[in-house]
Formats: sequence, structure tokens, C-alpha cells
Amino acid sequence: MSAAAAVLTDDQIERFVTEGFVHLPEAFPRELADECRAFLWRETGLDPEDPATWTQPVVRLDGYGDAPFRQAAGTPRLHAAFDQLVGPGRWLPRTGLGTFPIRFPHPQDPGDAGWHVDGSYTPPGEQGYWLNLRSRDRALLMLFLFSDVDADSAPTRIKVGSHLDVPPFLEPHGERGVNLFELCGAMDEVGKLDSPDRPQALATGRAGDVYLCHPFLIHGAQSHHGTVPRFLAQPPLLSTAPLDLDRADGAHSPVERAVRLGLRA
Ligand SMILES: O=C(O)CCC(=O)C(=O)O
Repeated sequence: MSAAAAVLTDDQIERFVTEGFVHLPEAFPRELADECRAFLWRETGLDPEDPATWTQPVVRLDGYGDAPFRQAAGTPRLHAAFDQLVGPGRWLPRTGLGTFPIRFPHPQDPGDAGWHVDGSYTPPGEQGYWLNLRSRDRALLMLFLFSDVDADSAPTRIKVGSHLDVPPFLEPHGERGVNLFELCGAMDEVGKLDSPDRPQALATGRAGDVYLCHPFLIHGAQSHHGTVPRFLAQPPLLSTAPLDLDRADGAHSPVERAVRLGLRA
């Protein structure tokens, strides 16, 4: 890759390996975020000007392939960062964006704010979402901000460095992997899901920012204590092949290096 195409510094990449995420400001144009947010408001059927219509703490919308979403997901800045973190040719361009958990100021608990990792596939004959050590089908977890998000407006909570705790729990399950609820339960039993050793960061920022996260990063939603509803998409970056944790040439991607580091810990 040419130096001009690189958007992340070496320091940011090393922090991605040890902390599990990188905040990419202005990953897509703010005007696109505004256009997408207006579209999403229409899809909710709620009135942006009338909080009386915001009767739920969270509304989830599935996903959209319309032009503004495709453009937001496919900027050269994002693609360059994918190359740096995952490796050229090892990820699939997104054809749209989803899912969208939209969070509203509301007294009720949203009921979906527990710590977890995201799963990425369902083995034949099984149910729900699973994950394995080679992160089948998922190169990254991504948080696309479609509204300005401050500490009060339900930023996603991130357990800094928690992606390093996950590989030892996945390794015994081999290629088949494990259901994400089973994994989270096993980690919770030994205090590794909400580990006191892992500080919390908040995915705050401006509409158009994206957080690029390791697929094993432990994260969670929270209640909205502000005034302006929060619009977020949290799609996976799909991979062309499972992680290769034993490359003969040693050219492991930062995502792979983090898994290797977690196994050594
Ligand atoms: O809404 C958020 O901040 C995160 C939601 C989330 O992690 C999930 O639905 O899996």
C-alpha cells in the first residue's frame, strides 16, 4: 500500500492491537450522515421534533442498501483503514449498512445493555450467533455514528483491551466455535466479561465518525441520559477467509496479532 493511502499511524495500529479499537474521525462525510439520519427518522415513523412520540428507549432497524448507506460504508478513508487492520484482499466491501439500534432519552431500561461480544455465523443445525477463534466471517466490528454522540447520549461502552481475554475461551471450541451466549456466560462466571482489569471507554464522537473494533471486543449499550436521540449502525466487516494465526511469512494482520497476543497472555 502506498504511504498516501494509509490513514492510521503506526501508533494507532499498535493501540488497536492492545486496546482493541481505533476511533476514525470523519470516516464518511457529515452531510451523508445527515441524509441517512433523515431517512432513518422516516423509517422509525417517529417525529424528530416531538419527544412525545419517542415512546421506547430503543428502536432497532435492520439494514439498508440505499445509495447514501453504500457511500457511507465505502469511503476511501475507511477502505484504507480496513487494509491496514485486516489486510488487502482479506475483507469484503459492504453493500449497505445495518443494524441500527436507535436510542432515545427514556426512563425505561432498554433491556439490551449487557456486556457481550458479537457473533458472526450459525453452524448448520444450530441457532443464534456463534464465533470461533479464527473469527469466521467477521474481520471487524464497526460502530458508525450517524448523530453526534456525547457521554450522555448513550455512547456504546467499550471494555478496553477485552478482546485479548476472549481467545483463551474460544480456543477449546476449535473451528466449530461456540454460541455467543455460552461464551459470554463462561467468561462472566470467572469475572472476565465485566473484568475490573479492563477500563471502560465510550464511543463518543461526531456524525460521520466510525469506531473500528476487533471482532472479539467486549462492548455494551447503555441508557440515554441526554436529549438528542442517538443513531448508530454496528455492522460487521465481512472477511474473505478466516484469520490465519500461523502465517509462514509472519505477516499477520493487526487483527491476527491481537488474537495471538491474547493466546499468549
Ligand atoms: O447500541 C449500542 O450502543 C450497542 C448495541 C450492541 O452492542 C448490540 O446490539 O449488539
